[in-house]
Amino acid sequence: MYDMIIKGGTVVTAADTVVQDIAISNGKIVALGADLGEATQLIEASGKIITPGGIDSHCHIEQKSSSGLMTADDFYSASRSAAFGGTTTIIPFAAQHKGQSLYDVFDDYHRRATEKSVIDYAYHLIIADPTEAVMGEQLEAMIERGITSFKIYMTYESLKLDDYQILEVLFRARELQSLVMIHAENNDVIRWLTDKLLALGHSQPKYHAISHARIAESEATHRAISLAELLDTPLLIVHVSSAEATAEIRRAQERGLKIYGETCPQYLFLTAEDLDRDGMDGAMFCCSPPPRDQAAQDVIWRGLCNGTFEVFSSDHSPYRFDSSGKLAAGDNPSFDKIANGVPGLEIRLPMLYSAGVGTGRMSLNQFVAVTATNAAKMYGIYPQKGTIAVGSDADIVIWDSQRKVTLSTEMLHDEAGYTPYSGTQVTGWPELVLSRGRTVIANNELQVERGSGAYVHCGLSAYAIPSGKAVSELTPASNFGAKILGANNE
Ligand code: DUC
Ligand code: ZN
Ligand code: ZN
Repeated sequence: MYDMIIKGGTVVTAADTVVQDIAISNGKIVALGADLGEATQLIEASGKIITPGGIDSHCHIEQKSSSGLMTADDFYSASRSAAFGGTTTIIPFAAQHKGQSLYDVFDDYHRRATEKSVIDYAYHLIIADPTEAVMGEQLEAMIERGITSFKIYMTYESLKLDDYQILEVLFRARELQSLVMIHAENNDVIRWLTDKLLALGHSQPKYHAISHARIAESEATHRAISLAELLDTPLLIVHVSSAEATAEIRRAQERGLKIYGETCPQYLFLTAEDLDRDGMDGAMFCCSPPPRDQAAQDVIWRGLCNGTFEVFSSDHSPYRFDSSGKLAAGDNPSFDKIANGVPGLEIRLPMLYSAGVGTGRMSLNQFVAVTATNAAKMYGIYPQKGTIAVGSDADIVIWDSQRKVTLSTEMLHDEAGYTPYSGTQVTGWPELVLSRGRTVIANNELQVERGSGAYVHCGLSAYAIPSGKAVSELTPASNFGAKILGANNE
């Protein structure tokens, strides 16, 4: 006798679309097929689409920014919101601030998540202070604790690393077979443009997009790719917004480099014009990199459908539109003083389902790949997560493909207090959400307790394997890098 059988649904994975039953016991998928037998609970799903629960592998939760601002969501509200939108695993950041040991960073975030998350969670590490101690034994200790991916920044004064430090992180990640994620924007370009714009009296939110010029993103993307090539190290460029940065990534991939891309809803559904709303309203759309224009949206869509982008994440970074968040620097702050980020955990899957699958732009299998499976492989949690297979966790979404929803702040479950997508109509919404076989969302209500999510220990990334080429096969640039790595490649 199984715990649950889901009967007759169309089960979609990144590879297949099959009408079959799913049997679940002890939180795992234990059988797939027809006539599986008896179960304590039977769910009739004939005619319904069933996908793996989403994995949101880029979100900022209960994270203090370098200027001391706390995100509006804690692990309870963020995980609840994620679950309502069909996401069953979150991989937010455990963020190091300068001077902090990684042990303290891990303990802080682990305490917050363990007490509150209603769905499963893992972490990436943000490395802001790559001291010898951090890069040595502390980083190895984090891998033992299950953090195998590190985000680094090329901008933000208190987070940015210089090229030398980036090389150090890439070099170490290569040794540890961990995946480096990089925020690629040229800090000095942004700083220079900001100073000039402010000197001319241009302080409104719309100038945020102008100061974070496309060329700041594409130059940094090109430079980051070059540094990764030098050391023959895989690299993920996160939250890509522009056609130019997309082209850099595509070109690197065509040259055989292990360069990966990630994009987010704001680059498919928003433009820089959204930052030019009345008064300070544009502040709600300030994120970095900023949304661009319709032409860029088209390129980002194409990149998502043709594999340039491996993962589609929210970059959920919720700040309320008040003095606790976006307006912390006053009622009328200049654009450079507005907290960066938009909420998006809950709308990520439904918006892509509607505008991607619903319009025929992408197949259901592609949808599953970019919202769940690829992230699971990328961050070392596959096949426990990210697919519907015997032995995998029963993280499952049954969709109501016909449901029409008009997005509004009131119907969402995060604490940002606004949605950038207010008024957008989507077709299709998760109807039943299971996490390890537990019914998390049913009848449009949360069914589980805070703290009932579980920590997921990430293994090594399937994407973080260096080429393994012999030195003689490498390009002159990476030949030099590979040589100093020593015996590995000799
Ligand atoms: N940009 C980031 O780099 N992080 C959080 C939010 C944002 O807009
Ligand atoms: Zn970033
Ligand atoms: Zn981010």
